[in-house]
Amino acid sequence: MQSLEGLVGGLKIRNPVMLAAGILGSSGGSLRRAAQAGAGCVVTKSVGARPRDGHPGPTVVQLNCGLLNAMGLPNPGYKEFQEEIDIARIGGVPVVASIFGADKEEFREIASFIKPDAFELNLSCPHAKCYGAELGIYPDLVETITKSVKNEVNVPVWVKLTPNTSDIIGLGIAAQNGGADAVVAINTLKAMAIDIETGTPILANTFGGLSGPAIKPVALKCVYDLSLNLDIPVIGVGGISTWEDAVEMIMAGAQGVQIGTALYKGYEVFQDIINGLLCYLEKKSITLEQLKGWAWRQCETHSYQNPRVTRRDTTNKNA
Ligand code: RRO
Repeated sequence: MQSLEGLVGGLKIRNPVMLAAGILGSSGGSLRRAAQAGAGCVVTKSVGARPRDGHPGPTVVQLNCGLLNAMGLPNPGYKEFQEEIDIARIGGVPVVASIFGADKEEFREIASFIKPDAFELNLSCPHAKCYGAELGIYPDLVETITKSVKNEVNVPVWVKLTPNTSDIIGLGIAAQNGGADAVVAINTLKAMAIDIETGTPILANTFGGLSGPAIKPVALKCVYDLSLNLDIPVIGVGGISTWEDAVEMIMAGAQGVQIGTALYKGYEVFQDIINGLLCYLEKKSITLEQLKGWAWRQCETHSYQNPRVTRRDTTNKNA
């Protein structure tokens, strides 16, 4: 059987199936368990400059089509977090620190203090005032913040993008121009649920971010567009819960996939996806490399409605 080992976004990983930010990433112990369950690398819960309690409850609602959350970036602050990263490292795979800040100085402050194997910049949380997508919908801020972290660290920097925009390609290009080693697509989609007995929004924050199976087709389209338009790797995340979902995401151009909401079924999901992916490659007699971007190569070959294979000009106008 072939090896799934490879370089993704500047990190050498044993397989491209990763733990996504936010799920099980608050403690070193649960990050280590994800690594021991087979994940190729693990991404922490987003950590900021100062401790935050997050939004009041209810913060999570289970829906038929997925999960709605408005956790509100609860975290202990970066000064308390290195310990968790060190515990996570016992799992033997790279540990990626997801970080958030209100501006480039805050991002830089955090990035200069903690020592993970890579950073993932959260420019995409859909429901936190002054953070996440409130910055990440502006290409100039995405580029400036990415650049400031890149100048501060000597490990890979990934940028997690929001789908709550009319132009995710523009955001991807901004991250690339800022020097990002990869983009991660997508964070959750803005959504809400209402209690029909009382008419009250169920989340205390009124709205939150939708994850799980409902968002997989959205994530797929974002990954497809980004991988076609960028020169840096795209890591796919959003609703992946089976090996078939992972194959589809890699066909759309993803170099790696992250698993989040599906972990509510248990840590076994990593090994199930890895085994399924390996069997699929063997059955098709192809390599992981050949699987990557298969869908857009198909479109090119058959040249169906051709905007799908037209790359945007990615020249950095600010350079
Ligand atoms: O903590 C959260 O509420 C949260 C974050 Br940081 C994020 O990036 N995406 C999300 O759906 N929730």
